[in-house]
Amino acid sequence: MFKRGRLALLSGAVLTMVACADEVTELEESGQEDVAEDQEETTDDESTDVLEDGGTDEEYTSIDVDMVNSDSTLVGSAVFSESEEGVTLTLNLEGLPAGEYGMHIHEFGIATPPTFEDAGGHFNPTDAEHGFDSEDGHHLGDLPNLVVPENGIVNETIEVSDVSLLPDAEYTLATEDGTSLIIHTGPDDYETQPTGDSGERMVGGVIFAPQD
Ligand SMILES: [Cu+2]
Repeated sequence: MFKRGRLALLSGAVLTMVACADEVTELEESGQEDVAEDQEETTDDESTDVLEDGGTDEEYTSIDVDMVNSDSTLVGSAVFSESEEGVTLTLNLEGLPAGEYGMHIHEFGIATPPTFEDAGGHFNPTDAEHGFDSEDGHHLGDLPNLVVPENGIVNETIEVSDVSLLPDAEYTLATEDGTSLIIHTGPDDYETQPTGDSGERMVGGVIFAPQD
């Protein structure tokens, strides 16, 4: 469906953004170091090399998002990766209170602690209702609740349906306004409009910054 040369260009554009992002923070949890190494490899190489021998040869691009809490403390990373199979989100977080929390992609590429209110509402390019249990749902930014165990450590990968990291895709997250990832203080009930009644905003990070 996509031509390889075009992908290389797109990938290069996104990788430039990755290179400009804050440095990858090394957490001690397994998996995190691998992510850091991958990032260094891909940002140092030419974009065509990423496609040809980036290790995950079908991976088009990935974005490493620093996640901070309301005290502005880094609590880990959220890595969005796109391949032929779609977009995945790998969360490596620590120091969160145990519980179940609503998590969404929000419509603006700003996420300022402590309230993260500037992230706006949910990413909703199809003008749907909120929630996986809604008849006319759901927002493309709706994600499954995040479950944090007693030790406060999260290492998990989830699929993110229908969206794309590629700038020209129909439901790209690289919109003019940008996009962000927000974790709330309570669980999303998957039906209350327009937010799932998931409370305040506890953790956030910018996926794509707004375009100039
Ligand atoms: Cu939200």
